[in-house]
Amino acid sequence: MSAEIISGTEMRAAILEELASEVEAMKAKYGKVPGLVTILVGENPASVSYVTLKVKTALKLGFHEIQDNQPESITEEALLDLIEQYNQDPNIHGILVQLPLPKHISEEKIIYAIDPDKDVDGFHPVNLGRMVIGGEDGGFLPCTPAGIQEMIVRSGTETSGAEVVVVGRSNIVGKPIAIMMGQKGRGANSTVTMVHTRTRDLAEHCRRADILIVAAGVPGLVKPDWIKPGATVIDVGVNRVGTSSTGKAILSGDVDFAEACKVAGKITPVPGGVGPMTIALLMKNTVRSAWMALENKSSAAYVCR
Ligand code: L34
Repeated sequence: MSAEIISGTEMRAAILEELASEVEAMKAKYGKVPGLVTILVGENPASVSYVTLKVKTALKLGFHEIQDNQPESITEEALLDLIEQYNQDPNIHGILVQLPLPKHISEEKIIYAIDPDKDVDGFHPVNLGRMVIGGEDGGFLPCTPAGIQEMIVRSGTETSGAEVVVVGRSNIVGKPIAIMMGQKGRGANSTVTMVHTRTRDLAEHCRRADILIVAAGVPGLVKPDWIKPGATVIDVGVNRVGTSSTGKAILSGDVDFAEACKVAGKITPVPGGVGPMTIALLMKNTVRSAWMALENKSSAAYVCR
């Protein structure tokens, strides 16, 4: 048996096409386009690569895009001031501060400072809270979990009643995707287990999964005999495991891909899997934020203040 490959690159193309026509509609109706600022502090090579891809995608969609690169030495106060400036800017609908931040800056403080109505990353507690409560008019969903859920749905995997095992408990992937898959609604209604470094028998839990979502950041953690035959495997790991002769980073997931393909029913590759979907869903959140601003829809966050 050889698993069907779930291509994030192909799914991204479909989503971006849908968004491009929304941007056209927005221009026609309001003479405006979505505005996104990406703030990158320092020069972490992975962050530089991801932010560059975000900027390129935003420009391709015709967004008003500001790439705001700041030196590693920027103070927390200066970064907070910068965020406040974008909070006030009516042409900016999405503010993204790429993580991780240097140690002298509190990520929590920075995330809390972003206007929840512009928090297209979905990291602000107001948006995370809305996500937990669920329902149709929730806040912004975090991009990687939203991308994962979209991939599962578009791959035709049944989620209702499915056993989902999430490996990892980070704030940006593990915790939110575990909650989202257990919600009522499309692409959810699953029975979820979240496992982590203190779990007693990781492999045993994984073997029960109809849908295995791995976001541990450990290259090759999941072995083929951890996978239930026919399961859908979502590999969120983007590990830099070396450098090619041309100087490009060699990327590898958390799953032993070649071997897993022999057991899984469907599987996402790295690269070309969850990464491109993260960026597509960021664009989708930004378009949604722009519509809300232009149509004066009081967002969930607004009601809370
Ligand atoms: N604020 N910080 C904030 N928002 C985010 O949503 C992120 N994340 C994570 C790290 N920090 C963040 C991302 O953007 C991870 N992440 C991300 C985004 C895109 C890709 C991977 C991770 C991606 O496109 N990966 C490509 C390969 C890119 C390359 O060659 O380096 C892939 O095909 O997997």
